[in-house]
Amino acid sequence: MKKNYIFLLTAILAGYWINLNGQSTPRQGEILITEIMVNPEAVSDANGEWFEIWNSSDHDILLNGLTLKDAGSNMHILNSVEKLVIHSKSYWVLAKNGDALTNGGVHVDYVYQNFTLSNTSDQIIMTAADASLIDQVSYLSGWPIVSGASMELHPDYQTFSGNDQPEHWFPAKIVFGAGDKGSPGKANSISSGLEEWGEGIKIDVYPNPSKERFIVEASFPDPQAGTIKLINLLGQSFLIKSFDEIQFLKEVIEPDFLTPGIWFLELTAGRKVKVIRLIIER
Ligand SMILES: [Ca+2]
Ligand SMILES: [Ca+2]
Ligand SMILES: [Ca+2]
Repeated sequence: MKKNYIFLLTAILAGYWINLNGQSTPRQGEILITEIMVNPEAVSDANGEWFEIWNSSDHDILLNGLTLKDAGSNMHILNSVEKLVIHSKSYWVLAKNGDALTNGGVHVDYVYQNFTLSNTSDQIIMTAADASLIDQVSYLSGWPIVSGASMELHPDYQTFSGNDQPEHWFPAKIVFGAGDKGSPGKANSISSGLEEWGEGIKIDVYPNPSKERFIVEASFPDPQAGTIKLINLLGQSFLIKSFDEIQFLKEVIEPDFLTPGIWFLELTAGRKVKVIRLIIER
């Protein structure tokens, strides 16, 4: 009997500890797979595969001990001397390679080993330390697998079973990092409602590469409000200009405050976006 009390007391104290720290281990559906880059193009697969998870719960979750595996022999257990805490309603990116300079420009929260993503069919299965299933996605032909673009889950289907259906996934539309499309660590581009400008917009950026200044000229089929941002390979963005209901745009950008190298100019107008690669020289 005494043993039982001690066990009960320990369990209660453990519960308090978890509550006091505001973190607990995941339960099914609390951590969801929301984006998968199976086939990068800007860098090799060995350097550029990653996937994104989202904490759907209203509390912080400890990921130490979470197992990643597929239906074959791939397996990795998340381990660290630090607490691996994913905050409520936050994204994490797990990748093969944590170096943003060589992985295609992805900010990575956790680097795994012995886990690869086939370009045709594969599984991401996440289980807790007690072997209970947290979430899984199993993709195969019929899924939107595109070279150089991640698969993004539509936000209406961010649930344990919602991400099991291929029709709930879409190829990413917005460029990040070194030129591939995706939204690692951010809300999926499908959810922002943004679409890439196709017909209708005329945009010119010159000279490119440039040492001193870029001139951006754009015209839209009808007046638009929007922004011009410069984004580096680490995903850091600098707002250059906001504009209101204009049909023609001419902007001189003097990027002397920016480090030389590869940058992206992101022109958002209305609900559409265009990304152009820039090279800043010195
Ligand atoms: Ca791959
Ligand atoms: Ca699932
Ligand atoms: Ca995303």
